[in-house]
Amino acid sequence: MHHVVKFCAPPELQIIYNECLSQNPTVRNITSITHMKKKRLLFALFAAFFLFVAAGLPADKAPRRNEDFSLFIAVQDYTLVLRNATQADSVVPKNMVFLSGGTFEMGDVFGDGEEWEKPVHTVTLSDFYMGKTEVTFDEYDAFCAATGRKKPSDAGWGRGKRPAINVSWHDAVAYCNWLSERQELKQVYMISESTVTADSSANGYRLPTEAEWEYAARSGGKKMRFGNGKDVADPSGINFAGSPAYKTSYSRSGVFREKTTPVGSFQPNDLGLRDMTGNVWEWCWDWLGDDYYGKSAQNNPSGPVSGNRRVLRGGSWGNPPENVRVAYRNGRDPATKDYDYGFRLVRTALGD
Ligand SMILES: [Ca+2]
Repeated sequence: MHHVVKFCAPPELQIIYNECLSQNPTVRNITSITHMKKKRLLFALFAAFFLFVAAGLPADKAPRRNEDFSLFIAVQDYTLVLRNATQADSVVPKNMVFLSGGTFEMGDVFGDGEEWEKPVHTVTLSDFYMGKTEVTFDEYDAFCAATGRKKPSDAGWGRGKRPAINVSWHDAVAYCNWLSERQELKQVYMISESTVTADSSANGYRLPTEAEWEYAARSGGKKMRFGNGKDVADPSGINFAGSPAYKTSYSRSGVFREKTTPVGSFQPNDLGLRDMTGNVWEWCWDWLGDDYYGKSAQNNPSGPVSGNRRVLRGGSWGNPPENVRVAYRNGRDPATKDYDYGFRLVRTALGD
């Protein structure tokens, strides 16, 4: 199986990739190219060199099918992740970015949030992939066409690259399973009428946990108020209720579009993720627990075991600055559909 590789990274990285490929043809998939902190570069280059030597193993010592094998190479401020080509999920999922897991302080780190954003607590996450954009109508309509579902209303704003709206949490998990099956991945969700359980060992598509969502929105858990990397919301960079009537101390006033914008209309955050703040609310896996932060597990928390509202994050085109902060938490009955509810995909990066 051959995969066409398009580089947006520096040419030095392509040279290293080609050298690696010549040493070990089984290593030929780029699973992600992500920005990297420069202060970590020296260590990463050292580690990459060591792994690069390891990649030159003779064929009979090469990693076996489905065995984990990863190679990380860093050049300038990019990280290249190569994995064994025979591994089922070794290709970077289309339109996704790789998020290296880590530990961060989750919640109201600015001290200007709501009670249910407190207490700030330490969370540690494993690696995962996340969609660069909200799921679009183009993508969601293909699911509807293939499964005979009725296409959701676009509120008269158009479809195409606009985010899918009027999708319930149940619609979102059904879409995840459908896409997993179509790509021959293991489905994450077991769906029995309104009861949904998740298989954490599956490599298929799923919704982010609330913690994963916030970690991603904050460009890997950094202290920032908005999902585009800024602490001040500006309508030129975020689709939210930006008219003067809603101005706060941490926003600028400008256009209030009063509808969705095509995904990719604004600059991404440091990880390449767009519209983590605004455009549409994004369904997350977790049940919303107003007091959950006080008792959350540290490692890969996935919310209360039961509840009556599923988490929505990020705010929408229709929300004022307070509600589009990345720490802000919202939730609705999972059957709810609205013209500012959408979702974004995640996949667990198994074996990284
Ligand atoms: Ca959003």
